[in-house]
Amino acid sequence: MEAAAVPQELPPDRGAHELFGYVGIEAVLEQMKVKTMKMGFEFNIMVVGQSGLGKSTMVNTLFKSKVSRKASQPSQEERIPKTVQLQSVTHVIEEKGVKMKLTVTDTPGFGDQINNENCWDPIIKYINEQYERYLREEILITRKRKIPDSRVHGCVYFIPPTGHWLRPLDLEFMRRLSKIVNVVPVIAKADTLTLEEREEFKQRQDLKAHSISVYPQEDFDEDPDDRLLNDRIREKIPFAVVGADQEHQVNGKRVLGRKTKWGIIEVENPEHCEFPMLRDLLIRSHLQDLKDITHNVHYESYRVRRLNESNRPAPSSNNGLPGRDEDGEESNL
Ligand SMILES: Nc1nc2c(ncn2[C@@H]2O[C@H](COP(=O)(O)OP(=O)(O)OP(=O)(O)O)[C@@H](O)[C@H]2O)c(=O)[nH]1
Ligand SMILES: [Mg+2]
Repeated sequence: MEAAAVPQELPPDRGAHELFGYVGIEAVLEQMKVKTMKMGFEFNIMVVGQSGLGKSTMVNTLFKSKVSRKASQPSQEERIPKTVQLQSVTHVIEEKGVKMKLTVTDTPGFGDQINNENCWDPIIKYINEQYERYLREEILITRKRKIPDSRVHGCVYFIPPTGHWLRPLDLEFMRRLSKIVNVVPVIAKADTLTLEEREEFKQRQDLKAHSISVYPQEDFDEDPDDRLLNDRIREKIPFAVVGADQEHQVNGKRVLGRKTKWGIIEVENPEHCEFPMLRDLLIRSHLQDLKDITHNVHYESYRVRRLNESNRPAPSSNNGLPGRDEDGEESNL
């Protein structure tokens, strides 16, 4: 029997509906789920900021908190040394059959020098190197089925909890970073601020005034629902976070926190600080979006710049990679 053509006089969707009835295309969701579970996925975060703001502590907090309690070592009472070089920690986390390879890259703090000029260079160089690595795999004739992804999907920028304004150094650093990576600013050591000071910090419009577009960027909201959700997040940014890698006993439960004379500041308690919001944004609610924007926007613009320059030999010392200082501005920091 011949397949009936959709009658011309019916609106196309009604005609198709009558002809096929229920097709069940949502089965694709299950297929996608199974595929993701089998393949697993990679997610990479970086922490950046002035020296001593608690970046290394936050890396430990993240791994010792609910993200990967199992992966964490038993609490050690040793002090975290000053970070002197970029270093990455990776844990494979498995939940309900879904595997995530989470890598957090810790970076040395800056701001110790009298002259902080170009202190962003090693970090920007690292981010670009990961794009370059991906690009080199992607342009091969025989490509791997799954290209290893070490690109930085989210960069948590630590703002010092002092002063009434963001310092020019932080503004300049974030401005440069936000052009090549998703930047999530946080107020470091928020336990040192009063609640009013925290609020005041959030009311500042420094980032907007300096046209620094941090994550979630307004330009990339996909639809009104997205906008509504992201507007609520934007109101809360920068998150006021507290980091700790020691566990304490509170009401019979072990909690991660900072013990002070006045009590324990629990880092996973939303009443105490906004670390849970940061973790939820990165690991739960916006993980796929961070990956998508990295791939479709940041990596894409790197790729276009790089391939446009392909007549020139690939730079060997990566400081010359595209993306660095692309506007060629001099800084007077
Ligand atoms: N009050 C307070 N202290 C913190 C917090 N997070 C970390 N610290 C303390 O700050 C000090 C420096 O912490 P680190 O995690 O080493 O700081 P860092 O940013 O990695 O420092 P560099 O590696 O030098 O860049 C340590 O004594 C931490 O215990 C916080 O949220 N609140
Ligand atoms: Mg450190």
